[in-house]
Amino acid sequence: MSRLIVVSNRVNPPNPAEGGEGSVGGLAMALAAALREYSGIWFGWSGKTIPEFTGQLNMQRIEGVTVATVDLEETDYQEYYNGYANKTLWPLFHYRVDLTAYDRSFGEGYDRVNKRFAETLLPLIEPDDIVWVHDYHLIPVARELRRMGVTNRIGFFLHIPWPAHQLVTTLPRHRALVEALFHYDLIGFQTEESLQAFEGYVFSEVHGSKNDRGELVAFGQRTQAAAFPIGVDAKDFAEIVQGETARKVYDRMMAHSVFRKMIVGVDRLDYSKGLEERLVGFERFLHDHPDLRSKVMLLQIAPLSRDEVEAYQDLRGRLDGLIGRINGAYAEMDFTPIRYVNRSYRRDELAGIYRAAKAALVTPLRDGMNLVAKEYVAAQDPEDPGVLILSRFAGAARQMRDALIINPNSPEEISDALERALSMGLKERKRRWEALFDNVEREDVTAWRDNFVAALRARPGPGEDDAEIKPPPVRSLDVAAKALRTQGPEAKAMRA
Ligand code: ADQ
Repeated sequence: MSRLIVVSNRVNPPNPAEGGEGSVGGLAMALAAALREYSGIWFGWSGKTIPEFTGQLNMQRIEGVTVATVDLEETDYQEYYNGYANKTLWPLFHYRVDLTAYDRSFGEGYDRVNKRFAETLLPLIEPDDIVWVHDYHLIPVARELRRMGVTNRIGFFLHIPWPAHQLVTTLPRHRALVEALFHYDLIGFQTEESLQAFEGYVFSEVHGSKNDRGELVAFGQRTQAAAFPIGVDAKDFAEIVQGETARKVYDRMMAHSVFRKMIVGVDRLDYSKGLEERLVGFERFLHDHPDLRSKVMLLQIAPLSRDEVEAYQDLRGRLDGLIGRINGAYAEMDFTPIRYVNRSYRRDELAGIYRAAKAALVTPLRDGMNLVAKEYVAAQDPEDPGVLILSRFAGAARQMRDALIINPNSPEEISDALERALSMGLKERKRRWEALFDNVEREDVTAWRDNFVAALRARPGPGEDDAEIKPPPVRSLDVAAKALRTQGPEAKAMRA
């Protein structure tokens, strides 16, 4: 059986001492859960910098997973990670052209580090392995591996949105970036919307086409692109919420919010998450509903993220000001409307917090998926569930139709949704939650992983006559699921 090699910028193996997880972030959470059942290799940057790049691999075996990491130079870190990844691609792909840096040295650093990743990874790859590369940091890895003669199946998954064609073309080297994607056998997006935006670019910008197998053809290459919405480990979450830590946290939260309904927000401190818009919406709610002021409180958990990047420091300053203003205007001597916390929590603690919250505010301005929305649903008490308020701009909104869907740019919509959530009867809350939980449980992280890997395995390998193989034209999760069923025994063996 071929092995799976996962490649991502950071490697965050599950750490039992931290409630079973590594550092905060959706990608880390998803991959930790996906690899839990695998005996594969997870390769990426160690998170450390050294004066000069050596390409020295550090191998460890953690929780059944072989973890291979490499250190980067300080210049690599500045140009590739803080630069092209976090100051160019992240803002642009989240529609923030105003925050996007178009600095040539960042692009050069990005290419250099991707080449270094590929060169370091090369000796680990055996002929039958399949390689799964993650996220916008590492788009050129397949191109570099192909240049070195690697013919294995290589897949790519983009965790963030693929933006509209007009935005992509603001990048000086947009063609090279898209061309690099065509070296993958399979490209996965979070939503059909991102898939369509990518196809739109391919058709109109580089005059690509789609062949009768549903493959995209451009740059003299062909690839398969499909949507694979990521999920959470719903069963695990529903279980840990019953554990001792989650219960203790739940009891503590309930005791502290006595006579008040708690609303929760949990996000990395990032401008894509709509934190300011959420707070302004909450302020509007307090203004419009004087009778409810004494009955609610907002707990906003926002661990610091990418704090070396100016845009994140600015946001932090603005949030401090906004929260000070709202609390100053609406606090009583024995009550503060917004509790604001910049630290991270263990998974089991988060589960207890989610369960104690009568509503969750998930209001990103753009988000590939948003796992917090799914975790909140997974942690609810089926007999007395809370209400999810979800931005239409989160990828998750495509699947989670029974949430209260809002436009985060409208404080009125946020305020109205809060009022509706807090007054919603048990029957409606249960009906909505059951539909949401059904989706979160069915399209969980295991389904995501298995669907992607099955679709990647179904791609023609080197030297195979693909005219005879006829891979399924994967277009959506349902079709990918069908592909998985046809791969039944293999998919089961993969989990073993
Ligand atoms: P993120 O932008 O990091 O992920 P999200 O999907 O919400 O966003 O995941 C955040 C994760 O971090 C969640 O699992 C959450 O529990 C955890 N987290 C947040 N705050 C925490 C805290 N204070 N303590 C502990 N854990 C905390 C990126 C994309 C998303 C996409 C994911 C997965 O931006 O759109 O959903 O990858 O593909």
